[in-house]
Amino acid sequence: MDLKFRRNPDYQTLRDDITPERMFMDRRHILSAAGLLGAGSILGALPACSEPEQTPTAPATAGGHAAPGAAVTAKKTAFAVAGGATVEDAFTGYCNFYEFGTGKEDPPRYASKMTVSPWQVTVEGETDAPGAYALKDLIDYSKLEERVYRHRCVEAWSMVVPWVGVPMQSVLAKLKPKSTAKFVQFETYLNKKEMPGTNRPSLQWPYVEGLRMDEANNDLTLFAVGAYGKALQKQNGAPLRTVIPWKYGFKATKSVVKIRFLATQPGTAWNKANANEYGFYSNVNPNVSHPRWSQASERVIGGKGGFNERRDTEMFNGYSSQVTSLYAGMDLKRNY
Ligand SMILES: Nc1nc2c(c(=O)[nH]1)N[C@H]1C(S)=C(S)[C@@H](COP(=O)(O)O)O[C@H]1N2
Ligand SMILES: [Mo]
Repeated sequence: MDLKFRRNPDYQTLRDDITPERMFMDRRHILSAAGLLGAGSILGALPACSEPEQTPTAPATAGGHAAPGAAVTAKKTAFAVAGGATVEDAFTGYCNFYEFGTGKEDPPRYASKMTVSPWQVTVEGETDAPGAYALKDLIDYSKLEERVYRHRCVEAWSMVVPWVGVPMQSVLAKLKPKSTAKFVQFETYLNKKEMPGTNRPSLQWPYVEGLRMDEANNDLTLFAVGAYGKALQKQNGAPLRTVIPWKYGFKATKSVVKIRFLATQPGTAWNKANANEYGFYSNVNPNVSHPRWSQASERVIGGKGGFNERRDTEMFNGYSSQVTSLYAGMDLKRNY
């Protein structure tokens, strides 16, 4: 159930991340965050990322799904952003996963404690197929696809990530939503012993997010189980996360343990924290500023142009042709 909103200074972290001081972070610091400093192995330069799960291991665990970092096979698709992917160490080293702390390097440092096997996903609400599902019964590992999408955080930075996963629509169809299901809510794993950030009220726990059913069933929307040809690292939301590339990154739910079909619009973590700043839709939109900063451009993390490269933000993050029709007749300034 929804808790009461508590105002807390920790919310400010999101804002702090986009102030000029942090935005133009000392180059040495950001290179080290991305694991790119030091001689020899670039992984070796980032202690937080040299956890054992970084090394590819046997593909299966006792839970029947690939262990974090294990190689996974995925079919290449036509979905690809031109210009090349973000270096992998930036993706695994610069993260938002507040359950492990509000710093970008907290998730890589602390997420190794999270138990990801076995893994069950509870399906409930407006469905004819409620129950507890093992991951291998939700995700067909023989049908994995690679999708290279731009990943745009509301904090005005972006990466290009080669996700590995399946279209969300293929999974939701198995879960038999009733015709009364108009929305779907996702919930993140919560374990206060394993997740140091959950002992501070930076957000209400568990982290929840949601989509309209037609958004969830759009061709672009994924359940991801991997990235860079490997099963997801824990800091990136192992073993299962959502990816909605035309929306700000916080609409993605990491380490999903619950899928809930609903007749009415669900509560979402950042909206509960600050409804004026984080709407339910949160579509990437360069024309609608965040109340405290512009969304017209973004800092490119870990790309070819270094770490201070900027690019203009695109409407719907560059996915207008696939998603504009979802919002026909809606005022996108009001439905931010
Ligand atoms: N459970 C949970 N999911 C989360 C978050 C979080 O703090 N907790 N952060 C969100 C935000 S703000 C972003 S930008 C992406 C970051 O994903 P990445 O660290 O894999 O790049 O995860 C989203 N999903
Ligand atoms: Mo984000």
